[in-house]
Amino acid sequence: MPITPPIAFRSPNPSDAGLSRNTATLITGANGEFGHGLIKNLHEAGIHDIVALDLHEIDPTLRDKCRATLVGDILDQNLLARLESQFEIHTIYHLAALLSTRAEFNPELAQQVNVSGTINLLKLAANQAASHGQVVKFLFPSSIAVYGIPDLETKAQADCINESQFLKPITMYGCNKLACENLGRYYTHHYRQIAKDRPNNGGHVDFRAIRFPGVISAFTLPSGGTSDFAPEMIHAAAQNKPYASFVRADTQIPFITMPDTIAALRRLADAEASNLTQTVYNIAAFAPTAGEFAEIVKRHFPDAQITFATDEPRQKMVDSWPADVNDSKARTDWGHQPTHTLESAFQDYLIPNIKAHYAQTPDGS
Ligand code: AKB
Repeated sequence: MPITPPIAFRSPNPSDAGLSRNTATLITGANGEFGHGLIKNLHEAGIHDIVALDLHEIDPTLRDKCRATLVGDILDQNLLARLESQFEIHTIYHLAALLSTRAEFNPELAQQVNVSGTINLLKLAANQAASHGQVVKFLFPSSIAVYGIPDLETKAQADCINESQFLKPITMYGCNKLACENLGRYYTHHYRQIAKDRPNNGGHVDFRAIRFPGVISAFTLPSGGTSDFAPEMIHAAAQNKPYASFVRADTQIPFITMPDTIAALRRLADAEASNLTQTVYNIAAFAPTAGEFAEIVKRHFPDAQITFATDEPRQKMVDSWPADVNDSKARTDWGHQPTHTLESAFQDYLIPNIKAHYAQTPDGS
């Protein structure tokens, strides 16, 4: 049995005044790409009861923004029991996951981490809701990988798809995310529906999910995904490294910038439950082909050496994902409004920040 590591509490500081010791906004996968952006955003918004959990040491730049940090595994029941006894959790951002390409190398491990791990967190949320009698909001990053479009002709005809179409994923990761969406709906609306001792103190899980498209950050590179070709392309160009795209130039899927990703998570978290007509939402911002993306990269990095060397298995995975998604529900129900279009994503966010980032850290660390 793994030794459950200690919970590292940040030494009390003035901003903690009035915070009862154990309220918490729990973030799993906190050291990942989303975690970095989310912790900074929550801290700037005055949320100081962040408990950050990750398999790896939490980045020093994030630690002082967290009430507590914890290195551990979401499959470790002792750890979850410690969290349950130590904190009064009212919001969970469950970001920990094995992404699509990595999951294909070990599908059973992906099932464990992505689904059993999520059930562990949903159970923690349900227990917390039962104990403190309030709602526990559960924010879950799902993915366009839940979709499985059978062929390129259908993909071209379908174009912008809504949340109820083509739910036949061809990847373990996609199967995992779809299963978690259904589990989240179950824990929110039907949990232990026949049990006589169901708590009726108003405490319940409030599961809310976003099917994220590919995400592009100016500061971090994704690891283990299959939409990674676009962020990898621009980060390679910024470091003057040649890049061979593992998908064809005509490959099309939707993307969004990291700031708009974090803004969407926060907006959905803050939305009135009464305004939400579903538990799972598409969001998008722009959907260029890989070739169009490369053209814009070359416009900003004229010496960029971008080639296309298709990796057939990964290409097949991306071809099964939609060219674009209909996110009208997210816009009407909770005001999803990305700030970046394809052009402004480069002009206002990616290029200025990526150039500054590699000027400071030429080796990209
Ligand atoms: C992946 O490529 O696995 C992720 C995703 C699209 O969910 N970035």
